Amino acid sequence: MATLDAIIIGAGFSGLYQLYTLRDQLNLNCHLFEAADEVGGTWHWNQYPGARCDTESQAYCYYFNKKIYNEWNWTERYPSQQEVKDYLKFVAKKLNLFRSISFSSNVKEMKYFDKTNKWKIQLDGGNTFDARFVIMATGCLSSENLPIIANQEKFKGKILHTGKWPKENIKFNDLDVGVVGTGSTGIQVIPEIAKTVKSLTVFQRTPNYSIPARNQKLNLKELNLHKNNFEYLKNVSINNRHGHPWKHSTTPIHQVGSVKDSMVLNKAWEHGGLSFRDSFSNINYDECANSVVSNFIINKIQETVNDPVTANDLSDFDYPFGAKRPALDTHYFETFNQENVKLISIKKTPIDSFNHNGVLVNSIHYPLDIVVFATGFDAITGSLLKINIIGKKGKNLKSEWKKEPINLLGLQIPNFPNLFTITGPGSPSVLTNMPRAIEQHVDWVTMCISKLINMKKNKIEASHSAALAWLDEVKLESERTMFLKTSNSWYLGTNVKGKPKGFIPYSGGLDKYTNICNAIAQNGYKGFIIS
Ligand code: N01
Repeated sequence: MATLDAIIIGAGFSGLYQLYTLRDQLNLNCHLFEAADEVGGTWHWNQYPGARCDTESQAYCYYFNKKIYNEWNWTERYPSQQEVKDYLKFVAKKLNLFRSISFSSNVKEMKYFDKTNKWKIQLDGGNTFDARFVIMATGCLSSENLPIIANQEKFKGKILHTGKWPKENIKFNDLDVGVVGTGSTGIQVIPEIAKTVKSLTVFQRTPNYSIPARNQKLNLKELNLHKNNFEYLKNVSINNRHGHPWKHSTTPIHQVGSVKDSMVLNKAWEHGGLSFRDSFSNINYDECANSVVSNFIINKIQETVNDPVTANDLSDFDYPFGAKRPALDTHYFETFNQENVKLISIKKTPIDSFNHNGVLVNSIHYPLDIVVFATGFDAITGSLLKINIIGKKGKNLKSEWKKEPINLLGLQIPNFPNLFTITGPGSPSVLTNMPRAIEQHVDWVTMCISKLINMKKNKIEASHSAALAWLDEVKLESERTMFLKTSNSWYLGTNVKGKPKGFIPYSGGLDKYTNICNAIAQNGYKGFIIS
């Protein structure tokens, strides 16, 4: 391979679009390396039963190309994991991207050389490639978090993690299965597994608020409505906080009176989906308003679940709605009314250990054939830190980020010139509909590289002081929200042992963030050092 202008790492939504813009819009010599054997990113690895996106399909796709938008026909309100993967394959084929992608190519190490202003990328197996620019499109939720539990090696059954689900068809029929974890993933996988198992034991450390998804097949009329309203959907999505194609309410919860409050909430509940969070303007900012919504959901759980002890365990929240990422579900709470399903709260007594045929909790043995860990991810920073990244003067990213993930706008890291992170820490990323945040980042990076080339400059790098000031801004924004009203969430990094604690994404909204990024670019990339 000839010397490259740019290397892109990861073939999910970010990497594919970045490859297209750099290769076909800027005419750069680019190549993309992907660890998996297919496109898809997180949607490749998370192929567990029930995996489905909780953003609606008309918005969980690219908006940069209207023709592609019109050619693809989604079949359901929320796309299944397989359908998202098929969609990404379709886009990659349409844009003729496959010829610039190497699959089964895991990047192990990358090092910057000041003298040549080049990055050297090394793959597992030793092959190396040089490029001036590197774009990390490694995903926010791509590094699985597998707890270490004593005597795991003694277990004779199968241990699976939802985030690295095997390709083979796993049969649960007539088996005793345990699921650990009740976040968005657990809430999706539990009802699916419960359909065929002999018994399902759910080990819950923290209950999760969940809203009905109300998934359904899309008919031609609905599909056409989305296509005919493309410009409107796009406009609404990029000009709001969360990147979804609806406007959030501007009415605070107590302004309309409690009967009306509950009417509005009931209507949003019946409609289903994440727009429930936006049914009032102050749910994420005002504790009193939030408690109305939290109590509304608690009542729904208690009405749904027959056994009062299970209902209480499922709704025993020690944090407000939205402090942790709420889930969308299809009959999650109803699943606990099945005779073959039981909930074990491990809040006070964690799983003690494995033995050859199950796990022990509080000296009670639970016999199991399969244990499914739906225990989430080392989010946002995990997939970057899995690679040994060495910047200027031998600076290692792991050491640089030991205390906090210092970066500017989630786009660049001081001492790591010409390295860009798509939806990196300190950007809205996981707080938004991801494709909108991704397109905004990719467009910004593409414009930045184009300007550098036109200005005949060699490199761009975040300044240390600007990066620290941005981290202050990220903290300030988070203090205005409910996100800090829990001591434990993957947003805070507390789910991973040894990870620095602090709210990672930017919570000021995608609209505000986009304006900040654009202003910085128009202002000669203030805060960045160009040389
Ligand atoms: O992971 P999570 P996830 N012992 O970290 C528990 C996106 N997503 O994969 O809360 C026992 O949220 C942990 O307990 P606790 C979405 O953004 C999207 O479910 O730490 N339990 C928690 O219950 C989502 O938010 C979609 O006390 C342990 C669970 O495991 C994000 O991915 C679908 C444990 C982990 O929940 C992550 O969701 C799925 C231990 N040692 C995911 N360690 C869609 O678009 C962890 N837990 C639909």
